[in-house]
Amino acid sequence: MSERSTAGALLEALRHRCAGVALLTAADEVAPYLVDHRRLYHGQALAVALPDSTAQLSVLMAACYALDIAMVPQGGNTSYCGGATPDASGRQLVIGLARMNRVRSIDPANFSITVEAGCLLANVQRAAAEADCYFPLELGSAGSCQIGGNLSTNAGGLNVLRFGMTRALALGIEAVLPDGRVLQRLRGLRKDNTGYDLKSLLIGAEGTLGIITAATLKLWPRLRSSATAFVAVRDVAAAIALLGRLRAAAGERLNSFELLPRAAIELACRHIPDTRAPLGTESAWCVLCELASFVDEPLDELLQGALLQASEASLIQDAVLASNESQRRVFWNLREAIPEAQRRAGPGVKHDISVPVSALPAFVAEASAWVQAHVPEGTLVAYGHAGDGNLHFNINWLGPIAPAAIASQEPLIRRAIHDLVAAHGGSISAEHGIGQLKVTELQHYSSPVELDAMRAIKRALDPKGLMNPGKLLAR
Ligand code: FAD
Ligand code: 2HG
Ligand code: ZN
Repeated sequence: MSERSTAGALLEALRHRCAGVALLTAADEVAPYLVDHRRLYHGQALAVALPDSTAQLSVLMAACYALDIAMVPQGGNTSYCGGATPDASGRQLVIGLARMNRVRSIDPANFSITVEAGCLLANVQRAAAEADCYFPLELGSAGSCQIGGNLSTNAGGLNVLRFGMTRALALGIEAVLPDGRVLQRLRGLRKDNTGYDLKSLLIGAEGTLGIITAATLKLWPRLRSSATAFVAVRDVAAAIALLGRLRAAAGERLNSFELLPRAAIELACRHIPDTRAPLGTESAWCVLCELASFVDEPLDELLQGALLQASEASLIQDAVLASNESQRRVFWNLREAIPEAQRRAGPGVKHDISVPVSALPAFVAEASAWVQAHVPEGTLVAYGHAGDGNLHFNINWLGPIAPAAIASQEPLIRRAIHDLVAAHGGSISAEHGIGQLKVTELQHYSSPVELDAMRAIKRALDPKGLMNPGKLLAR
């Protein structure tokens, strides 16, 4: 098919080669697939394909490969980087995974579960719980993101401190390569050194090397006890000192350690119904931390004791422990409401950064001072997974501001914050990925050797450049 083939002719040729695959073309059906969650990116598409099996997807991708049709995989469309939105050409095919949503098998004796890419994260968690097991990936978007999207972004979330990111939770994957061949590595093995780790390569590739169709994931025994506290601290240094004490006192029982500035708590309470702040103090920062155990043990006592000692050392200003599950939910609802509160509050610039945990206090002090000096009309909402050294260093405009005014400042703000991140040995993308948002940033902060290696991998697996073009690596 020639470069100049019309979109209509391409679509007709595609239909002809894969008759069994559902293809949406009606404007109202296609519309939700053309815009990202934050409504920052708007695209057009040739159509939206909804395959319902790996075999169907394989036929579809082989056809796209033959016809030179670019493919944009889409899971739950909750990405923060525009990774799942097609470009404006109208010649890319969006491939939605929602119909491939079966739990294929569960092996409690092997502590593993095999699920298709389109399973919602919440459904993977539920299937594990029904087998008296625990799947630890936890994100505020669990009800809408898919496990295939989680794998493709190597998502982080609220329990990384203990269980690692999504890559660390995967034992095996199945994927379709750009030319339609199926890469079958659905192994439930904890030890497997047979050659290059292709599974790890496809995880975190953001749909630029192929489409993940299924995965075998690690499970753990069901959690039998937990303790959750909301703690007021004076500053980030005190929070990091508290983290050290909790790790020493609780060891691997420390599941979560989230840092919340007062601005984030106020935004959540203002914009999201039924959220409230557990502590009445006026402290600048709070920590939400949780211990959990696979056996029944008095974790409340353990947490209370550690917090008492931290208080005697003047590290904390106030604290409250959740006395039951509903109070625990109040704490977590407040934390999980922050992204949506920011979305409702007004436009903003997001930075998903990480630095070594030890560098977090200095980074926050320097980057906050920069924001105060250069973006005085912005409200800094720097919150998140401090236990992993990962903060969402976001700036929100709460008053009226023209989108063009933000757009003109954004590159300068982003570069200044990312320069500080780099100076502290950090990462400009801790858990959300690169998508289309950070293509130039990845290029700017990676060494030529890193970029050459990434491009060589891309060329080897996707020689025609058909997989999610314009995402992750510049064309
Ligand atoms: P999509 O947005 O559909 O796609 C993301 C990328 O993966 C795109 O590049 C897409 O092309 C590719 N892709 C999707 N499916 C496949 C597949 N099967 N094969 C190949 N490529 C594929 N993220 C975190 O890391 N931590 C958090 O704590 C967190 N909290 C969030 C809270 C809220 C309220 C929201 C809205 C988002 C949050 N996110 C978080 C971001 C987002 O939910 C994650 O990045 C998630 O992993 C994306 O999954 P998805 O199914 O929505 O993927
Ligand atoms: C979270 O941790 C998400 O809640 C959202 O990763 C991040 O608001 C953000 O930038
Ligand atoms: Zn996050």
